[in-house]
Amino acid sequence: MSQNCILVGAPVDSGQSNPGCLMGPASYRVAGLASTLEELGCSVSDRGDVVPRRPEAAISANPAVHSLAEAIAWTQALSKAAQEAASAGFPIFLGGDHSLALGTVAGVAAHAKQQQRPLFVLWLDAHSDFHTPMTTRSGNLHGTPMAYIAGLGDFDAFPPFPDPVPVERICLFGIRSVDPDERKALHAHGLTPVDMRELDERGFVAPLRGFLEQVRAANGLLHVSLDVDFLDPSIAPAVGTTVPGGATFREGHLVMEMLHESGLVSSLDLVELNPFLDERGRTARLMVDLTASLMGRKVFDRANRSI
Ligand code: Z70
Ligand code: MN
Ligand code: MN
Ligand code: MN
Repeated sequence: MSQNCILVGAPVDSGQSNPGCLMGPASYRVAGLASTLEELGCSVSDRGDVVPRRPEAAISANPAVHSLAEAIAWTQALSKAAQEAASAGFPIFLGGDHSLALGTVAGVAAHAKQQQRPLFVLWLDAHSDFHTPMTTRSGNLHGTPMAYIAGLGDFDAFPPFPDPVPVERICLFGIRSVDPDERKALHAHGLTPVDMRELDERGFVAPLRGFLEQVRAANGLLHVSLDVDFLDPSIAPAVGTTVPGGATFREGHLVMEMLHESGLVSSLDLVELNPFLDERGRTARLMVDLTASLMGRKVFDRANRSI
């Protein structure tokens, strides 16, 4: 794993209706993300916050959709910033709501295409985020990035996704809230999430290891998109949509430690943190600690872990 971390602030708040995610990047900085990574031996450069151009008017054919023009402007700006950052090191995108992944993953996909490496995506989330702008009922575009990444239609007003990621290279992990239209689309495209039911039965290790083995066999790049609501709201309350039954503290760190040991991760989104809803910074601190586990913090070095 590259140790040259590039922090890219993405104060996106337009993809949902609960203001506060725009304070996410500032909250991660206050929680000491950069110094934490430096203590692990990473070099860190903070590129500050991306500023999108002024949105041009854009109206969706689905009247429920709001902030379409803002989402398109963010997608263009973040795609460019992400492609540049990915070619310079290990980008960590500080969100911002999950609609930022419309741009960050587009940029990372363009980078992977240029490198002629297949891109894999690990989506750590309570939600499948598999709506299109035509199927969303809430109109919140943070529910759509996974469908954009997979190359589904109905994203007409957005820039075409550079190199759609086939469903075989996507792992939706920790899922426990899927809308009826998303379920239909997931079925139609043959994408089966690793939902909480499966994780209850099989544990976190086997399904994650299976996916990582596919990434390794294909010499792929791996983008990880970590939504705060992947975690149980009892440990991560600073999120607009709380869904009970998420990953515990131990499970969250285990996933991050396995990702580190794989050496396969090439970029990371930290999304949906709403500092306005946090309790004395605990969710921001937890997200920083999980990032530290992903970048190599461990209790004890031992060569032959059974996993
Ligand atoms: C629902 C919708 C969502 C994140 C909530 C929820 C989507 N499927 N995504 N929080 N990250 O409104 O479309
Ligand atoms: Mn999400
Ligand atoms: Mn979510
Ligand atoms: Mn929503």
